[in-house]
Amino acid sequence: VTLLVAVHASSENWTPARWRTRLAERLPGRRIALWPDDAVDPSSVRYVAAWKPPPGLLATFPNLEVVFNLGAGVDALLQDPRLPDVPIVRVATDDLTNRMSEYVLMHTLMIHRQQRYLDDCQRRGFWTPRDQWAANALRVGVMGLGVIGADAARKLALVGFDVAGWSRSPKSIEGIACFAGDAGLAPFLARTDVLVALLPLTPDTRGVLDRRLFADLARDGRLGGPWLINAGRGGLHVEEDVLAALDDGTLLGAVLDVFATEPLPPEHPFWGHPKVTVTPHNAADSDAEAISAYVAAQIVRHEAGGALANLVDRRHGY
Ligand code: NDP
Ligand code: OXD
Repeated sequence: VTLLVAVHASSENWTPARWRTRLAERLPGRRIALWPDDAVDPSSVRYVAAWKPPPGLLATFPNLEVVFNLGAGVDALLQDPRLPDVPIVRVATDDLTNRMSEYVLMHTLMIHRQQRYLDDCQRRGFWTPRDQWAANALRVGVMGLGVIGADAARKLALVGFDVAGWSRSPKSIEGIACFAGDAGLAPFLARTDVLVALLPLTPDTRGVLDRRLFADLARDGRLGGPWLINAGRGGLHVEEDVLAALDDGTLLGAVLDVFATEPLPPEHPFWGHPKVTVTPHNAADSDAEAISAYVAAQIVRHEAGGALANLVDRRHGY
């Protein structure tokens, strides 16, 4: 076996058998096995392509060379206490990035153009337009200026929004006001009307979206208060703090794609909350075709002596 695929079917497109077919087409002549269905000699496994494999599984392959995490976020994978010390490649494809930016653009525009108010007016039969400002009057702050955050920030700026971004290390992106590290957080928040979280979940970022942070967001903007969009990971926001901030007006609204527990439990207050938009972790539906091509290309390059791309830095947890 060269490549072992360890995924569970979350849709027809993500069935293990479909993954095998797609990867086999792109890696002719190699054996591709499915975990747990196929009988496999553990010492024959050189690569594993996995999404949320059971803890301990990867440690059972003594000749493992590379793990391909079939998503951008590696928080689930890094929780494996027996994760072998081999390179981990995560997904960073234009396909995934473009889809994420679509989500950010759509929800920022919905907020900016007061679409929820207009929908409500339609339901009531009211022809009552409100004052509408131009995009450059809205300050959007993107937390995380990585592959996805930088793309979203650029596209938001292209629409005309006044965009800033915040990252761990300093960045310079044309047209974006860049802030970094602890010292950069307060000035970044103070000029943010719509906060877009596109951070990875790490020990440093867990719970970063809390009551204190919400209180530091701008309150002098056109919306009359700040909004939160979280498409990073659920563990970034403290649920009780989001609810309390919505209830006392510290936040005007929240758009949440990711949650501490997924699927979001049926009794969760976010579901019916009038100021919350819930989406089912589908900001970017990962395209299995694009990811297969990406994994196959990396294997071919690696075997030709080339460098693996988009490696995870375990010290930083992303
Ligand atoms: P990257 O690793 O490319 O970027 C991460 C960014 O976050 C970097 O700019 C990094 O800073 C910054 N960052 C990390 N830790 C900190 C910190 N402690 N303080 C400040 N900034 C920090 O990741 P991607 O852009 O590819 O993806 C981001 C996340 O989006 C994923 O980890 C995943 O959780 C989520 N995601 C969600 C999806 C969905 O459907 N909802 C789909 C795909 C991804 P620096 O640049 O200095 O390293
Ligand atoms: C990812 C995701 O990390 O889909 O790719 O959340």
